[in-house]
Amino acid sequence: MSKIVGKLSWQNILFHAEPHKRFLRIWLAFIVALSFLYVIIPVSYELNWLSYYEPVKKGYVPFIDFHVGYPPIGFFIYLPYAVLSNFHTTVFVALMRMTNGLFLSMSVLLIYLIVNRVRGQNEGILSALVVMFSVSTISTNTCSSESIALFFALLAVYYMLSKKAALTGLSVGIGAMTKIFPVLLIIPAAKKLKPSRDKVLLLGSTTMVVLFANLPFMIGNPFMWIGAYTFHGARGPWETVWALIEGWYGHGGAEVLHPYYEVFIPYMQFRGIYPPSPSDHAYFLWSHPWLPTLLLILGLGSLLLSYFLINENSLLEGTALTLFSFMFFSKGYSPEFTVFLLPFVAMAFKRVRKILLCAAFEVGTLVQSIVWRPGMYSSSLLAFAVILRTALFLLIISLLTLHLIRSQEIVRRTIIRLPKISLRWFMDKLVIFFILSLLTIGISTQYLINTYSQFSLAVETKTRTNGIELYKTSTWDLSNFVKKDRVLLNVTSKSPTTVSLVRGNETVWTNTKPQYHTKGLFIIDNAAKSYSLTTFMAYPASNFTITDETSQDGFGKIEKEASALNLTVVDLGKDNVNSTLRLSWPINLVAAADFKVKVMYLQSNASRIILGIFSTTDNRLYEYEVATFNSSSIESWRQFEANSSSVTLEGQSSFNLQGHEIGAINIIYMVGDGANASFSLKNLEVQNMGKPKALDLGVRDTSQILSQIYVAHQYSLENPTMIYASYSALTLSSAVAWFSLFKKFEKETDRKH
Ligand SMILES: [Ca+2]
Repeated sequence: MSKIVGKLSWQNILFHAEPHKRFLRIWLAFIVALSFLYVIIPVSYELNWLSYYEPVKKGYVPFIDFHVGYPPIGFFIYLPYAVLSNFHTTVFVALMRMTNGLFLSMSVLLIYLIVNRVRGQNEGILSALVVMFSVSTISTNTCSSESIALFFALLAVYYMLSKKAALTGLSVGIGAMTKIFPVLLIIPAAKKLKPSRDKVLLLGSTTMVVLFANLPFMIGNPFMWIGAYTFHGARGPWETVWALIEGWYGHGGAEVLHPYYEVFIPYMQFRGIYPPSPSDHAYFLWSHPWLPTLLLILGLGSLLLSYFLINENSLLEGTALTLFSFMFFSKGYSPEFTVFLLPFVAMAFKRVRKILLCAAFEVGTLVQSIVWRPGMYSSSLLAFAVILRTALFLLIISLLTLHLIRSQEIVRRTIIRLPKISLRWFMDKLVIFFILSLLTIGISTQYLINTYSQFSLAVETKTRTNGIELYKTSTWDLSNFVKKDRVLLNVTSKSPTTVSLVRGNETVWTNTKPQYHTKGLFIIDNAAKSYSLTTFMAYPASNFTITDETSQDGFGKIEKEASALNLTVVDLGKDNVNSTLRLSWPINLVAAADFKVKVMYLQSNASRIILGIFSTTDNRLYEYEVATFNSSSIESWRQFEANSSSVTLEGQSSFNLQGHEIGAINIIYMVGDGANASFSLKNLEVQNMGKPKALDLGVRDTSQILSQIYVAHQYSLENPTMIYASYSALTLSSAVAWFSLFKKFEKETDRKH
């Protein structure tokens, strides 16, 4: 038996399957079940990936024109699927699931191979089974790239066991460029691979993979490329005890919380125009500013501790300790991280402990994911899930540390032997090569840093304040743009305004509806043309807010005539959707028993009028129908009253409102698709505790507008020859440095034997 285990290899699995028959049967059943599940599980966050690739569709190059929070391999892995399927959802999802399913199955095989080798077949099968039965792994693996990072991390462990330094280094490098975490495996690998030449080979192959994966983007746009990494530094904490300390009870999906356009502006420039805030997770303002630094120091300290604790006979325990103690101090934890971490628990522990710890980890992860299911969110449930998982991490770390301290006594300590450094050692041509290549690395790095620091990352700011008139357009000529300039617009007005960026006579960017506050990004693609910013005052300024919901299929008009406020909506009838105008008066009172709202109105043509009372107590809008689509023109003033005996559109009694804090009174005016109707409003009045209060119907036909424009110039190669030469020198000398160091150590090892 031991002979078979000893000879275990890929060839053995494929051609001499006999001893592994038991596992192979289970594994094939798993693949069949997984394929079936991946056909029936509904599509969810896979579509996030399609949105990451959206800029590529418009011709923008990843890491050069925009950045995302994944390292190059991790980002590019599904990109061919998006392009080949022409962004077709079903085809893309099918291809993505096939890939993730394949990597998960291969990971399960590797788990078996690794544990089988260290602890025998029964443990191997049990570890693989634990992962195969992880519901959270199977479900989140449909839409996250975690299993690809896992596969390369496991491959690295597999090669560590065979003491194959270069292959371990390559696997760690590829894994790290998929999802960063696998880079942590350098710690157990450096301890496991004893000879100095193996350590050099390991570090050398990892760094060369990382360098080559990043090189094209570093050359193309170093400022944009680095954003893919520095962006994680700017993020807030999520779903960890550290997040609870910071008071953040949200998730870590920064991509849905932060302004989308920022991906087009290098982080260093964006920082200058977008201040961090406690409500923006992507640019988070910490209430304990020292916390992220402390966590980083503790995380790095834990790596050092793991390095000292790992020993020859406990690679699996040591690897798990490295990962879990570092993750314990991670500021964030998303449920999908379990796909990567659970297998390491399954491999590090034995028998019952393995099953119990994995089951607890699975339950913790499931509770944490349930929080984000529609309608399931509760901050106390989230805190419970986070504390449960943290306690489990502490238990895992303690058990592993205890085990490693105990086994330390049995295993002979390894003493790190430094080579005897003498003049003769230095006279070796390999050492000279090494020193020369270090010098070349230093010189070329210095040249690159000098060149980059000359590039101005300042963001030009242009500001204009001007008066505008109702239904008039105001134009601001902008000039001196350079190709690829990122132009960020920030327009604030006291009335809903249509904002457009015009190139020549062509509108190249516009807000989708008139707004009080418009933000947007435009990338200059033709610097030769003249650009201008136009603002059109679509509605008057007022003490109530106006929301236009004509969806670019029509327009509304609001005008004051004597004591009445006239609303007109013209729907062009192109989208089969009704048009709505919403008016909202902010108020602040607690509804008493006599609370009522009165409206006097006229109506021409069929349209629907709704009176809304917004309660801040339960965050609900209580709606009452004033006029229905069936009501024909009403030519004499009518009065509608919502009081405690009225019934809402949902059939609720207004009586329920008593004691509620009322935040706003709304009038919602709806016009059918293709219709043209108007409505007059007079004497909109709120009564509470015997006191009547008329709401302000006044409007002003002039307003002021504040336009801010930020121009972030982009990096472009001015002297490409020298840049290319520097990068070539840097890459080549890195390779030579690692190679000569390896050869030198190899020579010394040979001499010793
Ligand atoms: Ca319409």
